[in-house]
Amino acid sequence: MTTKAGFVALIGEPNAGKSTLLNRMVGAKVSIVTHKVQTTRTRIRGVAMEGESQIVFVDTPGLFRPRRRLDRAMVAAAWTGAADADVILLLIEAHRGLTEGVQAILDGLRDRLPQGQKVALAINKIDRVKAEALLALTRQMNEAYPFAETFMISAERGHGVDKLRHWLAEQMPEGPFLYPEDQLADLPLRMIAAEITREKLTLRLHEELPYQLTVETENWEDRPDGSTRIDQVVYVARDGHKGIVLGAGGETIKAVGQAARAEMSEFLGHKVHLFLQVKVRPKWLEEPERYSEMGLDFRDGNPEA
Ligand SMILES: Nc1nc2c(ncn2[C@@H]2O[C@H](COP(=O)(O)OP(=O)(O)OP(=O)(O)O)[C@@H](O)[C@H]2O)c(=O)[nH]1
Ligand SMILES: [Mg+2]
Repeated sequence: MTTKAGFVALIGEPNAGKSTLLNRMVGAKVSIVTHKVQTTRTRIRGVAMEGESQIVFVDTPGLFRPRRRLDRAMVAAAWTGAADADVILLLIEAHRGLTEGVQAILDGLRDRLPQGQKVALAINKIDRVKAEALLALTRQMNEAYPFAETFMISAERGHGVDKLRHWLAEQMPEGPFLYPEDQLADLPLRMIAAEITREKLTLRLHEELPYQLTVETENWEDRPDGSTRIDQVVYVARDGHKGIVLGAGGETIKAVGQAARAEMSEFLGHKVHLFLQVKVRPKWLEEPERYSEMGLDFRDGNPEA
């Protein structure tokens, strides 16, 4: 039996739907999704099986013009994910089309990647536009860059996703599987748990959400009764942010904790006791350990990098 296995990097502007597509391909929620831009901060791998092929999807942070250290480290992580992949899948939003940001990514593909690396296009969120618009956009995109193939999908609703998975499976190089067949993701559990809490905070705080916020799992204890105790710290940069995260009478953090605990329980398949603490740490964006906890390289954030 000949097996195939390889990597597909999902790249695109923030909010294009990369994490939504990853979760759908894997059939489980391994990467957090929100309506806000810059949700994903590091490379997250999810594993999908299709016949005799194993496709390892690499979700990456959205590509945009970085200004701050954390932004730069995120964008660097996205390009590294792309350069290491067998196939790159560029996601764009059907209703936004060839934006300036997409153009910048096309320029990046030309400048940063080895010649001949296979790049396919997925026009996502087709549920938001009329069919005529899609044809025009497909033509325009293919004039702008030599894509190996173009797909029209709705990651959220699942349209076109099977066809895309099938094509990707065929492109994978021959070789043994890279992960055990039943493994869905390679993010450590403590990091997945931290991401779940960050998602709930993002959904709950909307416009109030401090950009300078990160969540870390400090302690993880599997108990003899089959439950897990998880202790997490929410780091914010300012005193005022702490108040926002706690909410009046602590109600925000309480609601976030409940929602996060429920999802962790579902993910792990058993009871979870979650303890959240909020700490003010003015300089956390300059601390290398915070970046490595997120799966990023602090040095990638250097202005001259
Ligand atoms: N209408 C529609 N919305 C979608 C579709 N796919 C994703 N979305 C929505 O788009 C928003 C962003 O989705 P994400 O998957 O978080 O996007 P992302 O590209 O991972 O974003 P970053 O991690 O910030 O770079 C969410 O609100 C999704 O529900 C789709 O096919 N149709
Ligand atoms: Mg994402």
